[in-house]
Order: sequence, then C-alpha cells, then structure tokens
Amino acid sequence: MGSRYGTIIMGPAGAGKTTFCSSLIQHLKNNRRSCFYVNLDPAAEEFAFEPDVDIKDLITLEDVMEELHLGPNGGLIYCFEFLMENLDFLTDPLEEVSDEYLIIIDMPGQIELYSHVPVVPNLLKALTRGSLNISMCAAYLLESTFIVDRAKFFSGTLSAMSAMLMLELPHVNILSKMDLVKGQVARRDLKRFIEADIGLLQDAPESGLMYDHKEKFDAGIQEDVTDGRDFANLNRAVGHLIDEFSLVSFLKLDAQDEDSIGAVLSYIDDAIQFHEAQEPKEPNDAVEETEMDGMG
Ligand SMILES: Nc1nc2c(ncn2[C@@H]2O[C@H](COP(=O)(O)OP(=O)(O)OP(=O)(O)O)[C@@H](O)[C@H]2O)c(=O)[nH]1
Ligand SMILES: [Mg+2]
Repeated sequence: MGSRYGTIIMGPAGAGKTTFCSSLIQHLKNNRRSCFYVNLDPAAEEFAFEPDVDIKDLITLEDVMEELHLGPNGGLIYCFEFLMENLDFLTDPLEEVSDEYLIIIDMPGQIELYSHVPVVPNLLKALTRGSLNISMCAAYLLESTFIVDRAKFFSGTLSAMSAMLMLELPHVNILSKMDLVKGQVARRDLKRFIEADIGLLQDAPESGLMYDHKEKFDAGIQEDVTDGRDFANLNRAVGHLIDEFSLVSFLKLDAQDEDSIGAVLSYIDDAIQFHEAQEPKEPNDAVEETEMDGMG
C-alpha cells in the first residue's frame, strides 16, 4: 500500500480535465479533505484553484516554441522531457505531502502523450515507485457528446484503452459533460455506451460507419480499397478487441453536479484504497460509543 495517494487526470483536448480538477478540489474542500493540486500542462492559463506545483514555473510551452522554434506538439514533448531531467521540481514538494492528501495531477490534452512516447509512463513510474510510492489512479475523460457519432466514440474508447495498457495503473474511464447529452439519448442506449457495447458498431446506420461505404460500393463507386463488407469486418474486429479486454466501461460525470463528483471520487478512492490507510480521527471506543448512542 502506498504512503501517498493521488489521481492523474488525462484525456483528449477539451474533454473537461481542468474543470473536473476544480470541481473535485471544491468537493474535497466541502468534505474537509485535503488536496494537493499539480498542473502539468505547460500551456494552461486559468485555474479556479491555484496549483500547489505548476510546471509553468519550471518551463512554459510558449518559451519553448519561441526559443527552440518548435510547434505545439513537439514543444509539449520537449517540456515533459525537460521535466524528467529536472524531476526534483515535482518530487521534492510531493515528498512533503502526507497520506491524508489526495494529489490531483492535471494533464495536457495531446493524446500522443499517452499513446506514442514513453515520457508519461516513465513519469508515473517515478511517482508510484521509490520513495514517493504514490498509490495512483488514472482517470481518463472522454466527452459524452462523442456518443452522437459512434465511430468517434469507439475511437475515443480505443485511445482510453491504449492509455490504460500503457500506464499499467488502476484506471477509471469517465464520460464527461453528461449535462450536454441529457434528454438526447434514451436511457437504454446510454447504458450501451456506458458499457461500451460493441453491438453499437454493427447496428448504426446513422453513424455512417459502414452503410455509407456500402451504398457507394453498390453504386459501383470505387473510391476506397475496401468495400462495405471489409469495413464491417474491420469494425467487428475492433469491437472484439475492446470486448475481449472487457475493461472499458464508463462512469458518468457532470462537473456541476456535486453527487456526480462524489460518485466518481468514491471509485477513485476505492481504486487507490485511500480510506483503508486513514488513521481513525478519534479513539476507537469514542466512535463506538457515538454509534451506540445513535442506535439507542
Ligand atoms: N456543459 C459542460 N461543459 C463543460 C463541463 N466540463 C467542462 N466543460 C467545458 O468544456 C470546455 C473545456 O474544459 P476544460 O476543463 O478546459 O477541458 P480540458 O480537458 O482541461 O482542456 P485542455 O486542457 O485544453 O485539454 C470549457 O469550456 C468548459 O467550460 C461539463 O461538465 N459540462
Ligand atoms: Mg486543461
């Protein structure tokens, strides 16, 4: 069991990561819990809560792009490599954090970071092993509006799965911005998305996943190397891949809804065994007495 506890908030650009961090911090405050907020997005500008450690105090994306003539993505990778070379910047303050705190790490939205380059896995190894020994849960956010386009949804699901396999950490997948799809999707359909039901890939005429191709094929339009049947087979294979791992399901999140935040937090707490590590705040017998009073 770790001696420190944390969660790292990941997901594509604009998925609602920073908003979720703010709501989570507010929720922890409301429940008299302590948190330690780390911003690792070197391009982030505004925060509802001031980070306790901010990568921008070490390096900013703007400076890197200007001085090294890098684009935004190359610049971001450079920032992370620089962080790895100066890891004390992050690990020294974390050494001071005790086990009552929830460490919250806000990440940038470039998904290459989670799927292509080893910097994030290496960073997480440094945080979860050795003297820091942080018990860490990865939270991967995907925007619920993706549901409207099933191909987009499953492509997002694959990126969540890729992050999950690469990081080898306890992992929760979260469908964010649920308020935006409320009333637009039938409850039964929503359940299928929450469970990432692969049948959705096969019976989705409106998604354009295979019917568009099939129509063109039937009309003799040969613009692709594949025909509709190949495409359907490919979808089925991708579906089976997701299904066989049977790891991908989603928690629903509406960042404005306190109950929703509380529910997601309890999954994260369970995944890192936060509560098991907490010392009872009062002597045991005092707690028992109060319970007895309540029962009488
Ligand atoms: N309706 C709704 N909008 C949200 C919710 N969460 C975030 N947003 C909006 O989505 C936009 C992006 O939110 P951010 O929290 O900045 O997303 P991010 O993932 O941190 O974005 P990057 O750091 O740029 O990758 C903002 O305009 C938010 O106000 C939500 O639960 N509901
Ligand atoms: Mg952000």
